[in-house]
Amino acid sequence: MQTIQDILQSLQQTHPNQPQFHQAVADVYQAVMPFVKRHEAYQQQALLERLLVPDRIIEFRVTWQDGDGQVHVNRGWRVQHNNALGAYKGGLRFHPSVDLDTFKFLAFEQTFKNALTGLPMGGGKGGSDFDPKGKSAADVQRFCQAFMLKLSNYIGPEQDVPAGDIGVGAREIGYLFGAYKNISGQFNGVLTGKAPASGGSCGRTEATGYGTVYFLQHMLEQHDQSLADKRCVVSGAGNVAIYTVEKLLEKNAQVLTLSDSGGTLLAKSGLTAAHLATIKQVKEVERGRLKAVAEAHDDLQFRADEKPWAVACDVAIPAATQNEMDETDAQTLHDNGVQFIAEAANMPLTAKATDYLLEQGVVIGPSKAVNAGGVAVSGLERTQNALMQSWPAEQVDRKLQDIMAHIHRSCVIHGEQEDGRVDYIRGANIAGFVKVADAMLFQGLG
Ligand code: NDP
Ligand code: 2IT
Repeated sequence: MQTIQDILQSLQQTHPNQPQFHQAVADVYQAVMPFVKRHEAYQQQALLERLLVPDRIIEFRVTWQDGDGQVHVNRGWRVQHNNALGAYKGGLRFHPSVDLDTFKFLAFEQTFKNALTGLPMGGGKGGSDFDPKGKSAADVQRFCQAFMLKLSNYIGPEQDVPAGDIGVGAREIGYLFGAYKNISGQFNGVLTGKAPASGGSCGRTEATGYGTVYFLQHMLEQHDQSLADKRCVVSGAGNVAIYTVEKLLEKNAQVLTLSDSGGTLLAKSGLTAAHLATIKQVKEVERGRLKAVAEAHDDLQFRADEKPWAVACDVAIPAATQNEMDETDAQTLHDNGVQFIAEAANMPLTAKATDYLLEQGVVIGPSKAVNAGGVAVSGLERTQNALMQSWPAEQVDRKLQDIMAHIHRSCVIHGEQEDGRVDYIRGANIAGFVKVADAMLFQGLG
């Protein structure tokens, strides 16, 4: 059997410019390889080698014309990583920073995350270097139409089912769905995150944030603690951060921060429902900056260009983007007393930050478990589409709670240590791997 060093070295040679993909592979394989060593069945059929190579990568040019008649060229990708458990499933990200490395790491992670939900979904991810910031709704729509023209051949309800991610919310899913419908002449479940009036599921908008808090509650209970009055520091101010905060407030936790790429919003005595209403108005309706929220409330401060990690807390919830918490941030958080981290964003900690916090005994819930509520409700949306049904919000939320409890149990089964504490990173990686690997072994070399 190869060692992890062999695998990382060969990745370095074959794909030298993909550090985020390497980081995601190292995280999964460090957990999985000792397990595979003990279970010979998983040493068959080159499973570990096969999982390093996506099933298919689609890369394309998107040419679109803005409202002033100017022509723009963007790049688009869809990485279809693995469909052993079902059709490829995973979000689309529109952000100027993305490249193939971004989507390879995200698609790889998605395969194991989707496996953890217990729903029949493979893993994929895609998007574009298009920057929606500052663009008119009409220009965003024009871009979405041009993007879908290129992507539509490769997706379908039983082939690949995209959804939202950074820069792609309900508005963009609406434009993409409209474009797909025009191109294909079909109204079907090709995308999730649709508005309920267009075949979407109730509760999809809230699912990632709410699911994060449900998982965090289980983590705390497992370690004989509870969420009430815990000081929580949250980063990001997008879909995931906002609904994480909404649920934290409902559970009487104290939320001290949110952030966006302009800086950190600080609520010294904790955010209130009134603050959250302004945050939703500014971020969701006006598509403005967090700074404007601080200007609207005397008891809020804005710290320009600062991350939230210097604020003392019990629980930190990174909910913005990958590698947003480095080793220095981790040291500051630990010096200030952090005990739990719930990764709501995908891979928000650098490898060094993770290693440092684990050494200090901080409990880390990894993203593929913590934020799986979003794709889980996407899975429920697919079921509703296939059955031509629309379930009430309470029913969807009950199912989401059950799924998060199931994911937590799976992490405990594979991650519980002798002292009763849980290594959630090991637990989530092994539990996800076993599901995918069993399906791959069953299907042979297909
Ligand atoms: P949004 O686009 O709604 O919000 C992203 C937030 O993060 C914004 O506040 C944005 O600030 C900030 N941000 C993004 N990129 C950067 C960056 N490079 N540097 C600093 N700040 C940044 O995205 P989501 O809330 O949907 O996604 C957040 C995270 O959660 C991502 O990691 C995503 O992959 C993950 N996730 C999302 C799911 C979903 O259902 N949407 C499901 C599971 C995971 P600004 O507005 O200033 O750019
Ligand atoms: O990272 C993720 O899990 C998502 N962006 C959601 C994917 C989905 O298909 O709902």
